[in-house]
This record gives sequence, structure tokens and C-alpha cells, in this order.
Amino acid sequence: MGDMIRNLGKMYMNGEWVEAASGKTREVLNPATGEVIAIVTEGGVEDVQRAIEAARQAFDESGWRETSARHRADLLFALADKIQANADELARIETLNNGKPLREAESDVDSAVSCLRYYAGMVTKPHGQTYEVSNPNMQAMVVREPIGVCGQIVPWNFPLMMSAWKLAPCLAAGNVTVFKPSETTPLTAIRLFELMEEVGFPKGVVNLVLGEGKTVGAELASSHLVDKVAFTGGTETGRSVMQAATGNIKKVSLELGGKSPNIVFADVDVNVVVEYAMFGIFLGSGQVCSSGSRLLIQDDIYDAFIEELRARTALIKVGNGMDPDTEMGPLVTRQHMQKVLHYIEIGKQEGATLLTGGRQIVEGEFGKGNFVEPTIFTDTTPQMRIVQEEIFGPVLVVQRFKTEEEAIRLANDTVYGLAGAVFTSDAGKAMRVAKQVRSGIFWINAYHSAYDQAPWGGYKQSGIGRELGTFGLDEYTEVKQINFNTSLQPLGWFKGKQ
Ligand code: TXE
Repeated sequence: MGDMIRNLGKMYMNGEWVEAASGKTREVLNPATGEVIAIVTEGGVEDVQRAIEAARQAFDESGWRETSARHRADLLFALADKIQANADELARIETLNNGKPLREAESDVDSAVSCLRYYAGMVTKPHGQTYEVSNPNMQAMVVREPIGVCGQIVPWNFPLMMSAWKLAPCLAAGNVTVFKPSETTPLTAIRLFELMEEVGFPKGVVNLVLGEGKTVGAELASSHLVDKVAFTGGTETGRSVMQAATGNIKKVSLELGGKSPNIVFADVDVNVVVEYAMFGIFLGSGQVCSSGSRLLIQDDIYDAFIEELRARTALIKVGNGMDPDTEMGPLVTRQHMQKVLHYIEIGKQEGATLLTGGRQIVEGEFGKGNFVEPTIFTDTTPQMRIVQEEIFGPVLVVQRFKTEEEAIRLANDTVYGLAGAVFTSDAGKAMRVAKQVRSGIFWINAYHSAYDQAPWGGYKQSGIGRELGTFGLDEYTEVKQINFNTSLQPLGWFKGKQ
């Protein structure tokens, strides 16, 4: 046990740190070494129900939802400051628990800080509308109010950053939360809730539950005491969250999987764009919802591009994320690694050419972790499963195209619609393609960049709703119209009088 972080990570509900009623615990592992780095309490349905009741009471009775926007902003600013003050520790925990290289974890911590500050700032700015309506005596207005108790479920690929993306708009808008991190990567969330306690969020407003998706997560999605469920994770799980939410017609926002196309036209500088293609797929070991996992290359530069891509991919330094030289870390769990390796087998069986990689790295210390070589498949056809399905690992599939129309057709030919990109020096072509690709996020001559101001979310089976920007705050508010009659006169609708 090299880097033991927690002897017993607990849940936080109603202002107290508690263990699961069942007394069950779970080991949390370092994906680079297989070592146990923490033991955490393993919540169950009974525990999440307690947290939901605390949140319900806090929303209905504590006065939190009537607090001033300024007060909520102050708490969020203070939380951002606390995260910043503990940035090194948080980044280190993230790397040990998720496996991502430290430089990626540090960037996630920065993003969490800036997202909290963004929503803290936004909530004190004007929002709402007034309308001129047909009756001049009526003043019509729209106000935004919090939705209520929010169940928030996040995955393991960006544990801290996703927590900030979920918590910041939710709390800024005056909601309360029952928050569930992934059972695989709960450690930065536990630390985050300790910081929230220090900052002074009132009892019951912020609640942390730990445990499995199919018990704790499913209860958050189905409970009639929860008004909204916000979920980031796989499309299949998203489907079941959406179904579970029907019982009380919960508001639902879902950020799901993708198979995003990265389109490269022949007019680009191959040396420059190859690195963007690599960044698009190998960041986070390909475990990123927006990964550019399908690379579409135009015929004329295909051979040169592929050769450069193969050569540079073979040089990627895979290793333990704590090593400053590491460029790509392990996959998050053994089980997930097996899934990715299985897809690599499927690709071979389907007849695609394995250009590079394709193996688990087992030599020496690597064998204890979940390391897979950066992998590229060429000679694919659109029907192949490796082209259609989300692999969520360091596996790039290449598709070849001749014309702009063909690129757009291939780009749109999956059930997903999260992200996409085009690389070209022709501005008109770039814009035409950007408008034709059916996705919620699209980059021109860039990949993966995300900004607090810009909405994040998907078309098609990549999700519902948007995070970040003003859109992200809207997802945590109800819209109310208020009609104010400024001149009350007899209505005259019914004739009979006493
Ligand atoms: O995700 P899950 P998994 C994709 C990716 C990956 C696949 C499966 O393709 O290979 O999903 O990964 C909670 N009700 N993405 O199984 O199941 C769970 O505890 C409520 C894309 O790890 O989606 C965790 O907190 N909640 C993605 C969270 O859902 C449930 C990121 C995510 O787990 C639940 C992760 C249920 N029935 C995986 N079952 C992205 N969009 O970035 C599980 N959970």
C-alpha cells in the first residue's frame, strides 16, 4: 500500500459525515499500480434515501432557496479559492485514483476553479425578462426559480471537473444537491465536500452519497422526492436514468457517449494537424466523451498523414501519471481495459488493419496496471462495430474520404452527436462542414477545447440539455411567467349579480 489516501472515506449528508447503514466498504484502486489507495464506505438505497430526505427538507424549509444570489455567489467564490489553495493535493489524488497524467489533472483542477467562479459571477447578473402583451394594463414577466432537489451523477473520467460542472450551476441557482461520484473514483469528490463544509454551505444543501450506480444512482433517478436528475456517463446507463425518471416526470439532463468525427481535408499542414488528431484521441487515454475517435482523412494526403500519425503515435510515452514525462496514463479499471481490448479483437476480426498498438502493456511494472498501447485501425468500413460503437479507450479508427459530401455523410453516420472537428485552410468549407455535422460541439482547426462560456452537450443519442454557459444555468431553473394586472376592474364575464 504505497499511497494510502483514506482509511475510510465517508458520505456527507445533513451536515454530517456518515458511514453506510450496512457497514459495507469498498476498496479504491490506483489504475497504474493496482494498489489499494483508499477504503470508502459503500452506500446503499437506504443511505441515499436519507440524503434525499435531508435535501428535500433543506430545500422546502431551510430558506436556502430564498437566499440572495450574492450570498450563494460568495459561497461558490470561497469554494473556488479553497480548491485553488489545495490544487496540488487535489491533482495528485485525481492522478492516483483516475490514472491520468498529472498535467491533465492539474488542468482539471483549474477548470473546476474557473467554472465555480463563472457561475458565482453569473448568478448576480441580470436574468429574466419582461414583455409587452396585448392588454396594456398587464405587465408580463418571466422569472427563473430553482428546480429543487437535484440528483447529480458523475462518471470516473473527469471526477473533479465534472463535479464542478454539475455543482456550480445547481447551487448558484438556489437548488440543493444529492451528489454521487463514480464508485471507481470517489476521492476528489470526498475532498471537495470537506472543502464545502469548511466554506459553510448550510446543512442539507450539499449531500454526498457513495456507492454503485445500479443501487444509489438508480434511486436518485427514480425517487419521487428528487425534482431533477443530471447525469454524465454511458448512453445505455443514460437510457435507464431517463426511464427511471418518468415516475415523477423529473427534469432530466444527460451528457452521454460519442463517436466524434475529426475531419481532415487535404489542404492542411500534415505535420501540424497530426498532433491535433493524436490529442483528439489520446488525451485521457481516449476516455473522454468528446474524443475524436474517428479520424476522417481526405484521399490526397491519406498516405502521408497515416505514416506521420503512425510514427508519432509509436513515440507516445505511456506510463504512471505521477511521472512527469508520462504523456498517456492507464485505463481506469481492469474491467474497462478488458472491454477496450475486446474491441481491439473485434476490430481485427472485422478485417480492419491494425496500423500500430493493439496490445496490453504487460512488461515489468506495467503488468500491474491497466495499460493499453495507443492503437490505430485503418482500412475500416462504416458498418464495422469499431466505427459505430464507443470504445472509450486509446483506439483511433481511420476512415478515408474523397469529397466534402462524403466526409459529411460519414461524419453523421452513427447514433451519436456529441462533438466533431474539421481541419482545413478553406474558411468557406470549414463553415459548411461545421453547419452540416449533427453535433452539439464542433471545432474548426482545434480539438477538445472547452470554455465555461460555451455550451457543452450532444445531439442524437449523445444526450439532452447542455452544461456550461448560460445554457448550463438554465438547466437548473424553472421558468415562471408572472402576469401582473396593474388596474383591477370588474371582469364582467358572468352576467348574474346578487
Ligand atoms: O459508465 P456508467 P461505465 C461510456 C463509455 C464507457 C461506458 C460504460 O463508453 O465504456 O460508458 O462506462 C452511475 N442509474 N462513458 O459503466 O455506467 C455510475 O455509478 C444511475 C461515457 O463506467 O454510465 C457512475 O457514477 N446511475 C462517459 C456513472 O453512472 C448509474 C463517461 C457513470 O457510469 C446507473 C463514462 C444507474 N442504473 C462512461 N448505473 C462520458 N459521457 O464522458 C451506473 N450509474
